[in-house]
Amino acid sequence: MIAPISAPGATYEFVVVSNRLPVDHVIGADGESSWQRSPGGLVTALEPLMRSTDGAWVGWAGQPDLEFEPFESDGMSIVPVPLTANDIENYYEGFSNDTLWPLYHDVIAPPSFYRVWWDSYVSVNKRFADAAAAVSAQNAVVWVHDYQLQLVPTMLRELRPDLTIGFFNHIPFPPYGIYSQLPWRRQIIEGLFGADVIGFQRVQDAANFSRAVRRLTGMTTRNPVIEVRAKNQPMRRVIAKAFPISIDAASFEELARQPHIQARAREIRDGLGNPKTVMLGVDRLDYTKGIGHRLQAFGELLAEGRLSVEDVTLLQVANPSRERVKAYMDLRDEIELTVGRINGDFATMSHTAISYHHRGYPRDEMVALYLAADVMLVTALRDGMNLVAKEYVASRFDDTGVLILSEFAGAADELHRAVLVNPHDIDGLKDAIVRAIEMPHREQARRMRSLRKRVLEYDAARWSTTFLAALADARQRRSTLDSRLDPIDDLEWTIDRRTVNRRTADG
Ligand code: ADQ
Repeated sequence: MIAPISAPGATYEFVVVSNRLPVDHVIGADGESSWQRSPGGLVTALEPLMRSTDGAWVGWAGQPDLEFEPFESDGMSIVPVPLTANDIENYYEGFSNDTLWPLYHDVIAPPSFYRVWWDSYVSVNKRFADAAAAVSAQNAVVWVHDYQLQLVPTMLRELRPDLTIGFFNHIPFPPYGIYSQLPWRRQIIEGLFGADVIGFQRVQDAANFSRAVRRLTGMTTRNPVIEVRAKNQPMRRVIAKAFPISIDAASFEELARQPHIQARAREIRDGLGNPKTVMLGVDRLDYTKGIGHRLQAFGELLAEGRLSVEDVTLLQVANPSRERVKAYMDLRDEIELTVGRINGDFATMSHTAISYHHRGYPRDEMVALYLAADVMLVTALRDGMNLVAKEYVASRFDDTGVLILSEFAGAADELHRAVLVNPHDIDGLKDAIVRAIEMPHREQARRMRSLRKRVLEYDAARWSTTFLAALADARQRRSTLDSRLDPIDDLEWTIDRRTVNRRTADG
């Protein structure tokens, strides 16, 4: 499956840049190392394109202090970027996951601002930009992903003005009042300006970004166009717009229709003692997902006697995440304490209240879980999109089941026929749970049909082709301008390095 790339210095027409590669380097208990596919949504969305366009994927292999040569994996060229243990501590766990992540998710947890983390973020972003510049063919299209790499677009444009560059932010972009807390708020915006198209999950995210641009740079924005002007440079047009991400919906439905997966779903229900209603929560164990709010609502419903453990079981799957970051260790303790308390108070010898599982599952098992669940609970306090909501809908091919969905997940913009909730309103959430459990089959089917129509039509392939079409337009527009204005470089906006390196906060 894996072979070294034969031509050193090979260059590619289409390059994806993300923090993690679609394959992880793993070292087994026997000390043997191997590469394992990480079948995330992004890989599934981009795989066909990568194969057909001679694409390369630039990213980190998931292990510190190891360097690897580029190699081929399943028709994709993999270009590993090395990160040291120090980079992981400062750029990844620090600035990405303890500064940007909480800040971009409405400061649900307090963000930490340390200059040493920022310095590491700048230098690691430069390493990714250098790696992408080195493998991109003349006039290639480069698509950079997510909040860990927001300086890459401008760094890359400086190195390679010929490239067409896209950026997609998978998490929310916060309102200006929150964003403005970031000591490096201007540098991040300028780092993104190097892209021709900046994609967001929600219209609101793009609007928040445009507002931050106006407030911090004084540049003109005319939705979706930002007119980027730098000293002594002609104006550049950057598009900032919503491109809601999706899933490979057909593949979820296909799995759900398989008899062995349906049998597994029945087995899961049997294992829970065949309650009338199985409710399901599936999340990365993250404070943005509102797992605590969900548990509180369920616990109160049991305490008040509105629900009983004989009738309803909550199946909660929590995927381990960022286990070295303090806020995540605390969250795990808090969730597991609450689960223990609720079970201690309400479980009987024959029925548990909450069946809790702290682990990752293969795709087949995830689909069996979706099939086993009458009610799906997505109660995120803030979420870029939330693919779990879409996966549940895609798997319910017989139009049964109810999706309870937080208004604060990007998916709420598309999935109007879900039971929408404000997870901070515990009484409202409790009423929504009862309503979902009691919902007549005809209403379930009406709602689910509409949800499924949306998820099956706007799938991952449609998301990536729409984004790449916007990039192709940008390229077309640039080449039209280029033929009128010479030299090409005059059109380029370049970042002021002094601004990037300016330190404005104490750590
Ligand atoms: P995440 O925060 O990781 O993604 P989400 O969109 O829900 O959140 O995606 C989670 C993925 O992990 C889903 O595909 C789900 O099936 C899978 N998963 C969850 N629990 C699992 C388990 N126990 N075992 C195996 N797989 C599990 C970020 C943003 C989101 C945005 C996505 C995509 O935070 O808002 O939707 O990127 O852009």
